[in-house]
Amino acid sequence: MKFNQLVTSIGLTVSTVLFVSNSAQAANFTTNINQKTDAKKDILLESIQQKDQTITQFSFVNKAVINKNTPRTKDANSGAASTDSGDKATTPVITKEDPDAVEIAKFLGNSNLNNIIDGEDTGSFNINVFFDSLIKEDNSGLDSLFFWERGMNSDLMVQAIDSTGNIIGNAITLLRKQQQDAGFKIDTKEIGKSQEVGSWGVSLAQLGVTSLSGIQLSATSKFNGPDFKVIARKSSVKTVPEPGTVIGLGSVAALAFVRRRKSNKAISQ
Ligand SMILES: [Ca+2]
Ligand SMILES: [Ca+2]
Ligand SMILES: [Ca+2]
Ligand SMILES: [Ca+2]
Repeated sequence: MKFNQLVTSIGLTVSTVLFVSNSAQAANFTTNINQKTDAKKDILLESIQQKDQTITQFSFVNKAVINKNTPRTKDANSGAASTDSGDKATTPVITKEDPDAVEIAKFLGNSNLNNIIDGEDTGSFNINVFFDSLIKEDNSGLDSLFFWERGMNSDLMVQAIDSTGNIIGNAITLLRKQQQDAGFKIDTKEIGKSQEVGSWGVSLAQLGVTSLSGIQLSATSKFNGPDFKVIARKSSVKTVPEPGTVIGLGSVAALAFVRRRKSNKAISQ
C-alpha cells in the first residue's frame, strides 16, 4: 500500500469512527432533575448533559395550534391528546381530557416533567407547538430538541415548522424502542402507579432544517398514545464544557493528526 493510499484508508477509518460515535451519541443525554424520590410530585428539569456539555438554557413551548385531536367520548380511554400531571404535582391550569390549545401550550411550556400531554391509543392528534425563541443550528454538536415519554411504550412523529406553521424539512418518527431510560419515574393522574420515563434527543439535522420556530407533533392509533413533554435547547447560548473529557478517542486523535496533515482544508472546515 502506497503512503497516499494508507493515509486515505486511515482517513476513512477515522471518519467512520467519528461518524458512528456522533450518531450513537446523538440521542443520548442525561436528565438532571430536582428530585426523583416522589413520582407524583413536581419533577423539575434543572439541566441536561450531553457529550460532556451541560445545557441550562432552554426554550419552552409558548403557543399551540390544534390541527386535529380526536374528541373524547364517554369511554375514559377514548380521544387523543389530553393534559396530565403527577398526582401531587402543581399545574398551570387544571388537567382536562379535551384541552384547548392554550392549555396544551401551558402544560408543555414549563420545566415540570410531571406536566405532560397524555395521548390515548384509540384516537389521533396533530398539533403545532411553537417555542419562545427561534431554534438555530450551531456547531455545538448537541441535540436541539429533548423529549420525554411516560411508559417508554409509545411513538411520536415530529416535523419542524416555520413561524407561520408551515411544515419544513422532513418528518421523523421517534420510536418507543429508540428511547433511552431517562432515569426517573412519574405517576400521573391518568395512571394508577408510576411508570418509567424514556427520552429522545433530536437534532435539527435529523429534521432536515437549519432552524425552526416550532414543531408539528402527531400520532395515530398505531403509536400507542404517546405521553410526552418536549423542551428545546436555546440557541446561541454557550454550553459548559467539562474539563478532561475531550472526546475519549486519544488513539484516534493521532490518526486524525495524520489525516489533518494530508488535507488540512477538509478538516478545518
Ligand atoms: Ca388522557
Ligand atoms: Ca406512553
Ligand atoms: Ca396516579
Ligand atoms: Ca398513553
